[in-house]
Amino acid sequence: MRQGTKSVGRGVLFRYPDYLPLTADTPRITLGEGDTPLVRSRFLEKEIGVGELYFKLEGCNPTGSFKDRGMVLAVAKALEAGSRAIICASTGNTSASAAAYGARCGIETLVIVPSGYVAMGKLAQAVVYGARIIPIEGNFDQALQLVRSLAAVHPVTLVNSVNPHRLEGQKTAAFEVVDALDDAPDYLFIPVGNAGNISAYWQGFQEYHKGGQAHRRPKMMGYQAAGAAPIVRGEEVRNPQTVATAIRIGKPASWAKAVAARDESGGAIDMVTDEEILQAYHSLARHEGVFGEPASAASVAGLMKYARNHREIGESRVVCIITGTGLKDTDTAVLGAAPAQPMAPDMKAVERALGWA
Ligand code: AN7
Repeated sequence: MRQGTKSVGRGVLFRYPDYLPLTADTPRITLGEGDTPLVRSRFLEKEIGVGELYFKLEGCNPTGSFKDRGMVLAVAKALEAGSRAIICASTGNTSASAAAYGARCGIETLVIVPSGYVAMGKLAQAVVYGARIIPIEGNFDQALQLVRSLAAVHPVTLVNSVNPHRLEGQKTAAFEVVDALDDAPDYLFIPVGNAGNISAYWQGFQEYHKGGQAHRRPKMMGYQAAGAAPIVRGEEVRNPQTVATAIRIGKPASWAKAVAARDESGGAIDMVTDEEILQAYHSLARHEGVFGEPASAASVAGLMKYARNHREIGESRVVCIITGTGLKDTDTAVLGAAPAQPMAPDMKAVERALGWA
């Protein structure tokens, strides 16, 4: 029945081979991606008023985001096809993941990023894994247009989520949620940028439902940042802006797929302000011990917003996807935190500083 779950912890290609487009010639590569924790909420569940609330900690993947699930398959298929180089546009996490798997497999990785809008930890990853980095005076949407054009005429494999292997790999997160809960949840809250991940989860839930591993399918609840909410507004956003730089995207490649996931599941795609995102970000860290990046907090901010107007969620089982680790973006983390003045290494001075004397 629950086939493929025996080799837990060995990577996506080993755990779910029967659900992936693998052939005898597909190299079985891994950096230990997937099999991420699904942890029950201890605070926000009651605070928000949810029946059962879980967080899927995708920041626990090898490069710190969900991108690794799809990248491992995209790179395996690139190798199978004889490719010697991969290319992507990125707001940061895709480039970090591509660079890691590229390095692992000894192929060249090229990344095109919006200059000034990639969190430093993500850029550091691309640098240290040895990718060639091309910053552009432009946004993610322009970078994606560029890599699509380049990959069409040069011998390099495009590994953005327009590459269908990316979504195939990423759908395994939905399998893990069902495997952990013994069925699909009632609602799945997830941030939306280029809209690949919400599409991949929906694909995963549908496949497990058809195969009988899940008896139901969740309502897919996608959240964009208010300054980068093309799907909510129904039109391309030419100059997207948000503190959540990972989802600073104005023309999502998987727009139609995300709308289909929303409509087929009876879910919604809505937006949250930067203020709501940062409030959820701090709440998640301080009250749950979960340090997600700002884009990831959009899922929790979305749940908070939705629950205010939909009390039926008090009877429901809900999963929020925490798509990436907060450690990559320490600038946002320490924003507004006044640095403490160093003091003498003296017990009395420290006691005074703590208000204990
Ligand atoms: C932490 O890395 O688009 O809706 O270039 O890094 O599938 O795009 C990242 C997106 C959510 C949105 N959370 O997922 C990139 C990039 C985090 C992310 C998203 C991203 P999609």
